[in-house]
Amino acid sequence: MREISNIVILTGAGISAESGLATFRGPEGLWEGHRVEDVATPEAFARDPVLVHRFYDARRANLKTVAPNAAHLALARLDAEWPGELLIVTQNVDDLHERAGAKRILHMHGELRSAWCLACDARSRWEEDLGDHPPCPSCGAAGRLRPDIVWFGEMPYAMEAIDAALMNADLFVSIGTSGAVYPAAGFVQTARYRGAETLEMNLEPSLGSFHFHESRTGRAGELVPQWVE
Ligand code: BV8
Repeated sequence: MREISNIVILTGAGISAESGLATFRGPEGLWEGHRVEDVATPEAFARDPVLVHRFYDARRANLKTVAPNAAHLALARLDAEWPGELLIVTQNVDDLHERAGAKRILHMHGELRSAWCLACDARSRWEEDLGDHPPCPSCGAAGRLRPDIVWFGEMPYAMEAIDAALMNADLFVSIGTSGAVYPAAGFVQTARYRGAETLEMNLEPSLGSFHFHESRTGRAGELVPQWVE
């Protein structure tokens, strides 16, 4: 067994499910309410920015009603205490890892609480609804803000940093993700190819579970604290 020093943890919507945030592909999943094409693509935003803003405003408002769960808190504890390298790569756009106290986080698909100005390219923190045509806090241009979210067909954030961490990982842990979307779904293969141990924690094995040396099925709120202990 390789000495574990550097850990990469990939989280998906399943880690926030027990906090009350809908997953994408569950029975009442997010995509159920809206067709993906309608809200999570640049074309959708160009076609109907008000609909897309309303979709993200609703999810941002919902953030105020939820709290980190035992899985987020356990990862934050691990982050604080782990002496080696540790990186939480989250596909989630919620802020529950931060609110649990984790520090070493990368939001590869952006964040609900960030907006991106298409006039001046600045990113800014947004707590309240973006509304239909909000002005940019940096340049003042009205109606030029978009959610700072990585949509389908857009390049995820921090891919170089993520690849570097995967190349250096001794352990890759995937928590609460279906493995349906790339490039995130390919991280386990990269880690395994580099000789890392790979562990999955999910309600049921993901699409790529054959790449994991170990799969633990159950709720993240139970499995993650047990694993961290
Ligand atoms: C890109 C933000 C190229 C939006 C999201 C091959 C290689 C590269 C790309 C592609 C490829 N093939 C196809 C593509 C294109 C596409 C893609 O992968 N399509 C899929 C549908 C096939 N990928 C992209 O477009 C990506 N970009 O490739 O760019 C490029 C290159 C150069 C230059 C320019 C461009 C970008 C994709 C990002 C899209 N944005 N999110 C938003 O949040 O509104 S995706 C979204 O779905 C999530 O972020 C996440 O990534 C993804 C999957 O969601 P999950 O988190 O896994 O959630 P899901 O509901 O699916 O599953 C929940 C899981 O939790 C389940 O397994 C369940 O069992 C488990 N669970 C539930 N409850 C619990 C639990 N587990 C434990 N405990 C519980 N209590």
